[in-house]
Amino acid sequence: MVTSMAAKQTKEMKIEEKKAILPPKSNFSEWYNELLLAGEIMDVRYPVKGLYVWFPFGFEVRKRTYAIIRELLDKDHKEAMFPLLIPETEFMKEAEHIKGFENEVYWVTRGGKNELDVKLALRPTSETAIYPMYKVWVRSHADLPIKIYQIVNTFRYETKHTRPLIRLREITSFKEAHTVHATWDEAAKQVDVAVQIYIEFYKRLAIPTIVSKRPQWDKFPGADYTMAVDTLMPDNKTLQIGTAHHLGNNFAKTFDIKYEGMNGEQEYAQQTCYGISERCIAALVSIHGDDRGLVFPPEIAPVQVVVIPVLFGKSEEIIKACREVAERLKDEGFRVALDESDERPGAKYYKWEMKGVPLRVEIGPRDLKNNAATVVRRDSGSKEIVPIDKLAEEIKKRVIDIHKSLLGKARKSMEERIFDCNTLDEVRDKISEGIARIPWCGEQECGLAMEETVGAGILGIPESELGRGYGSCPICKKETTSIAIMSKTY
Ligand code: P5A
Ligand code: ZN
Repeated sequence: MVTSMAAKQTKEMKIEEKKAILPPKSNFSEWYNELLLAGEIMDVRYPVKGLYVWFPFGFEVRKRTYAIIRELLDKDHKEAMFPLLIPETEFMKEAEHIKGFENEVYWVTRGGKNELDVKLALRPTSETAIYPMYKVWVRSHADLPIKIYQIVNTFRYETKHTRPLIRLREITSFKEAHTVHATWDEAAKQVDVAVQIYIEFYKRLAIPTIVSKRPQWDKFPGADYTMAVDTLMPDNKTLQIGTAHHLGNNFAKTFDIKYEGMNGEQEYAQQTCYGISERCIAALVSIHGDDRGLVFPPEIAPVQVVVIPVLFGKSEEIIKACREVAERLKDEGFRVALDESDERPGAKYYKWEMKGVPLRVEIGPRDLKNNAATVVRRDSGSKEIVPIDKLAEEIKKRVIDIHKSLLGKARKSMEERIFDCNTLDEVRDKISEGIARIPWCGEQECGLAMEETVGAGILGIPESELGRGYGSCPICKKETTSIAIMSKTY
């Protein structure tokens, strides 16, 4: 009896241990999956492929992340909400759009026992749900511009390998904006604004980005052109973490969105749309996390500071000091946890490190004697002794510094993995280590041949100096000043 209980306890301990220990981050795919579970971000055990469950902790991370995008958009967008179901008759209006999405659409064909007269699509994206309403809402140039966004779930029957937060069949956190303008140029400006908003958003998450114009064969179905925001993941593949599309008047024509211009003529409107999904959180946890677990920028972290009494025997004094410190920090506006549980300090460190808490404040007997606390940073592991009366002030400084160093480190890591190449052989050599830059004349035929030869995609010609250079196109040998970036992609 006693033996079996002991055995049971050992077994339970093993499970506990197993749950706590992550594979090394160098083993990215396994590390990622374990991290989502151990860090309580997503539960992947839901019994439908491509659908996952947000743990409450993960949902809090989501809430704080989406608060930032809301804050940025709310300056000159309005939030609204459109239906999930789209009648087939609307969905089938824009030819390119249908071609792009028909293999990914889930259809609702029955209501109870009745076959529906008109099938209903679960939105894979909401152009065809929103634009019939824009037709009604847009009357004159005075109604323009319209800038609306919604944060909703969308459904895509993805056939590529599904992965939590990265490739979902139910995208739970699709932020899509849809704008309407009088002129093509104005819409083009809005695409630039959208890209700037995303760059700013990702800076707040300490995630470096590369913006490029997608090649024509890779643009959004129904768009004039597509701008994309990518980041480089730890396994050297790029992840598309946002896109902004100039829709021209393609949808306006099919949905009959017209306004009366100054001169009384009816004109088709010009439109844009741009979106991000919970891929932003995939990038967040992947780029900053380490072998010990999650690492969050302080703005996102559900708990920003954990206070841990370091006790040898019982010490009412230390507990009291910790409570006071926790209260003080709360009053200063930090999100604080005080861990008074009976676990050993080491076990507590471990637990809060896994959760990505940016700062740990330890108070032990020696700290107490010196009226000080030990402050440990999650991102660097650095330990410093800080006088208790300076604690709030010092933590404020570190909160700013942690964000800066996370962004700096992530930028450096991405920059170190961008390689200048002159030949496709070089690209093939380097592509498993990151992003390759290579001259490209811009012709579709050459681009497709390059992709075929290397076995990796052209992301596009980047906006920045990354897209400028000099050399000859590896296929047609024409001299060119434009540089394409290529990578393995998710
Ligand atoms: C823009 C918003 C659109 O759907 N319509 C409204 C436009 N663009 S998009 O590129 O197809 O999608 C926008 C972003 O959503 C992410 N994404 C996904 N995330 C998780 N799982 C998926 N299956 C998935 N599909 C797209 C990408 O970041 C994409 O850029
Ligand atoms: Zn060429």
